[in-house]
Amino acid sequence: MNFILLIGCLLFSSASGRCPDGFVTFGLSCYYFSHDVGTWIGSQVACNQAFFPTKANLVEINDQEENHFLYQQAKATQKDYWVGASDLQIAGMYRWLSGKVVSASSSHWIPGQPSRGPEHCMNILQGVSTSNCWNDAPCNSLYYFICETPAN
Ligand SMILES: [Ca+2]
Repeated sequence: MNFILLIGCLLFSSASGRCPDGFVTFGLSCYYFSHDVGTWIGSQVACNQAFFPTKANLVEINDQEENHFLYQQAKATQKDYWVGASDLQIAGMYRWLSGKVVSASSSHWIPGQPSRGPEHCMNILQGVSTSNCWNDAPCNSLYYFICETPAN
């Protein structure tokens, strides 16, 4: 009897869950908001490995709605998070991990950011008043991080 209940639960959870445990659904993606901090590279490694066999990456922000969702989550958790863009390849040219260039027209930098210098990795800061929340920070700084993987 318990076995049958267990099977039923497994079937139900796999049929109803579009995102892995611990991930939040928004649009066509699943997001994981970390409870630990890491460097920018360490965070990407964690996104790749932590949820095996679910492979995720640091989040790529593709539109205003997605950015607003992430900003609201950061506000709610009162944490600053790494996201998946850097200018480590070419200083001054921010790219997402997919290689897509962060276009000036669809960016959400905090006024005055990116401040550059030794800062080459992008994070979102929750302590700002609008969803223009992007900042550049030293890649070895420790922040929480957001992983993204496609929803099933
Ligand atoms: Ca900065």
